Amino acid sequence: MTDTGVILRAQSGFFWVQTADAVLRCRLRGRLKKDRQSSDIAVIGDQVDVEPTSPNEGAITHVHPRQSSFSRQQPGPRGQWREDVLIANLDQVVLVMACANPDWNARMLDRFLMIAEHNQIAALIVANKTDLLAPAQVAAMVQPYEQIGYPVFATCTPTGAGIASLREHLAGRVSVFTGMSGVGKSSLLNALQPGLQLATGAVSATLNKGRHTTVVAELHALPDLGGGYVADTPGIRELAAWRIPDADVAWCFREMRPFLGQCEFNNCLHTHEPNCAIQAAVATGEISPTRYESYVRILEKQERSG
Ligand SMILES: Nc1nc2c(ncn2[C@@H]2O[C@H](COP(=O)(O)OP(=O)(O)O)[C@@H](O)[C@H]2O)c(=O)[nH]1
Ligand SMILES: [Mg+2]
Ligand SMILES: [Zn+2]
Repeated sequence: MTDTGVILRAQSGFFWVQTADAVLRCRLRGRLKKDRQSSDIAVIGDQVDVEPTSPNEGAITHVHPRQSSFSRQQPGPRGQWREDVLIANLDQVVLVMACANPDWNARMLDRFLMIAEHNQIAALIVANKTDLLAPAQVAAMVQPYEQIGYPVFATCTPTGAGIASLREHLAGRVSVFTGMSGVGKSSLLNALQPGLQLATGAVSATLNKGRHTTVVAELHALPDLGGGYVADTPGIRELAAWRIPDADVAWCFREMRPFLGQCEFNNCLHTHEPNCAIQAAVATGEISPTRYESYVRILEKQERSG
């Protein structure tokens, strides 16, 4: 008898699969391992067929084709880029920033947005801890992002402000929450679905210390929302190491796309070259100067790290 389910967690060769009525701890059936590079055969978010082998265990016999995937790109040997699939069938990334404590970090937000765009995954922005800043200041911080079409949610977990509309955008979808430690990711998830009871604050910081976790830890089902899954991420160290080819970076700044191909040099990186359409758009204010600064910093940093 075969069942289908979703991989919620993967660790040390085991996969926890949510089927219609249970979570089974599974291993991959042997013949699956011959097909592909082992780390990519099955990842969290994958739809799989499982054969139960005992009341709590099973074997994964088939991995369904992926609708989408969220990957990390890293420079490999001989100038080739290596791709690590972190999560399959992801619908959106939720980038969480705090208005304060820790401070709003536009550089980091722009870097996360670049990664989402490179993966062609929709991105939502959450500005949490709105209680710590005047509303006009919050509005000024998020305005450049709303203007280029990103959905922005201003939230406050103690009062519940903004939670209902964020919930509507998570219902029935697979989302991953990411952002610096302390911005309130776990608190938000608990507010969205109180049954989750994720550890927050100092407790979660201790739990994460020294753990060899990947970017994505685990998917949580959202039955209170009528379906959907969400992954909390323990940290961002791996995201910081993320690299994409220099020539692809401008495309990942979505407001730059209309100007691409209009520069004098077709290999223009839009930093110092003459007759550059992007630099011209920054000068006229069509492209936000702070977003452009993030772009330049990303290229500089990639150059330094080789
Ligand atoms: N003032 C304020 N504090 C918050 C808010 N949301 C979360 N916090 C606090 O911020 C700290 C970090 O929250 P946590 O959810 O653990 O952040 P995570 O590391 O991103 O998962 C905790 O002490 C929370 O109580 C908020 O909207 N306003
Ligand atoms: Mg947390
Ligand atoms: Zn240019």
